[in-house]
Amino acid sequence: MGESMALFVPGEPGPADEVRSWIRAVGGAESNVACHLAGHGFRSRWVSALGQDSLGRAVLRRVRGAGVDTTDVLIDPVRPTGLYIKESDAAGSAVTYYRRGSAASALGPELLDRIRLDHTRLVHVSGITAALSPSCLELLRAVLRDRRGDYRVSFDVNWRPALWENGRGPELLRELADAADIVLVGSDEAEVLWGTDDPGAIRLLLPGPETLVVKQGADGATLIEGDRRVFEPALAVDVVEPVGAGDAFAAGFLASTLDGHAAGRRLRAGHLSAAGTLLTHDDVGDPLPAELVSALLDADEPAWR
Ligand code: KDG
Repeated sequence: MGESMALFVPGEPGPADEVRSWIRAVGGAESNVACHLAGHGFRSRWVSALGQDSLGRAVLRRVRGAGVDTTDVLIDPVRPTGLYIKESDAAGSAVTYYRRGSAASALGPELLDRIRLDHTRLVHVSGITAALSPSCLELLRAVLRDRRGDYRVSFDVNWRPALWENGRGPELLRELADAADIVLVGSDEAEVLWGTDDPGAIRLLLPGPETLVVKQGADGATLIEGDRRVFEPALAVDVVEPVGAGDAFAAGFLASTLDGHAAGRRLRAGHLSAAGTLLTHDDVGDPLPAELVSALLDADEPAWR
């Protein structure tokens, strides 16, 4: 559940104010996760709102084309679909958002009266939604607190500083994360938000969730669940472009969690899913070949790296 936008990337080398051709793609953290989960063979539904415009139709077609159920996506006749621009160079990627007043920013808790959640095993949300509008923040609070079924809620902190103008990000994201069942957070995000990148210290700040996953970039990821703490190194990957890799990680981890696998394997499934996205410019990317994934899931530590 969350906003997706049309994504524009320059279609030729050069700065955004000079290029004359653009490639239009689709981006949105939660729909990225939904697309990956559909690719993992799960029945996956994306809930959001789009404008009644060509960009909205493009987003809908892309997400639906990935095998995701989009029947709960509202089409707003007045507000537009959001968009963003992504520029990448050797130093990294920079995004510029055009999403204030978008269709999705008008979503609120009343959305939960419209959608079916009774046969849902997992609802995935992210901290991005909290920054979009006061009504979106209330929607997130309702998803986390006002459960309408026997589902778990996973929460990816997804710190996007460009969206937080009110300085309340650290406090609100901690409140929301602590109310979730599964939390995914980057150690770099936690450092900026809460002043620590140490998984044990983050756990002390977030005692609520059953499962905490701290993503430690190219080093790996740590899972803390009850008394158990498991670290799994990341795969060594020649990164092409990192945007969307966190969503791919989330989907791989969540798919393996829903399948009931052990901690180390769940983290490996996350790393393998992220690797497919790290190797492309696309925010979703293609999965690695299935034989490679199954061989690496069972590989010894040296072969894994
Ligand atoms: O995680 C990738 C997303 O950040 C990207 O696809 C766009 O949802 C997006 C956002 O709000 O930044």
